Amino acid sequence: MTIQLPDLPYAPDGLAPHISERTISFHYGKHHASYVTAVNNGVAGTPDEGRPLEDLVCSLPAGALFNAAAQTWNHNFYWQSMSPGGGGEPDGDLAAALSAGFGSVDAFRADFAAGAVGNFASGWGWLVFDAAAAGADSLRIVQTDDARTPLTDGLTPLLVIDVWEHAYYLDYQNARAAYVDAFVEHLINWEFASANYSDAQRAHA
Ligand code: MN3
Repeated sequence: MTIQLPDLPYAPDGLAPHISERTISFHYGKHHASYVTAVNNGVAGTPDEGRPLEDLVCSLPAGALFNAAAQTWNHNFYWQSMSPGGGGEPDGDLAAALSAGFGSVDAFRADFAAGAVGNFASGWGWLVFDAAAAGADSLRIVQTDDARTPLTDGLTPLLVIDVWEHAYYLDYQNARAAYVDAFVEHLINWEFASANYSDAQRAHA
């Protein structure tokens, strides 16, 4: 069983005008696809062949194969973190938890955006659930660089934004803040984040 490149959850132009079909064609069709190829080539003929992607990410040592596996997982999660007609307001338990953790949903948005804009690396900006923390502290904003992912720290990702330049340069050039703002205002898939939050709570109840 090889690691597959998942289908995009929307049409290649589904996130336009905020993320263009041209960006998707390179980011999904070239960058993401090449990570999938690299991880499959790297595990072929080794004891790691056939292992689930998440197991690989959480067990491989730092290096090229970890980078390919983690970038595959991170991009799988990134495409799901956005939806056509996304943005707007979360509801239900997640909305309440964001207000408890950050003061308000608006304050969360501002903190999430500031973190993603301020990450000096080619990296990722995450909302995670920390099962080891109590109550209002269980939701956290985390930055990772390169291929790194909160999965390896025992944290449960709820939402991610890719802040590698390849995610936004064709559409926004160097204006990372404009891309981050579009993500927060127009693209966040709150249903996905809420489902992840519900699953995480159930898993750690
Ligand atoms: Mn990327």
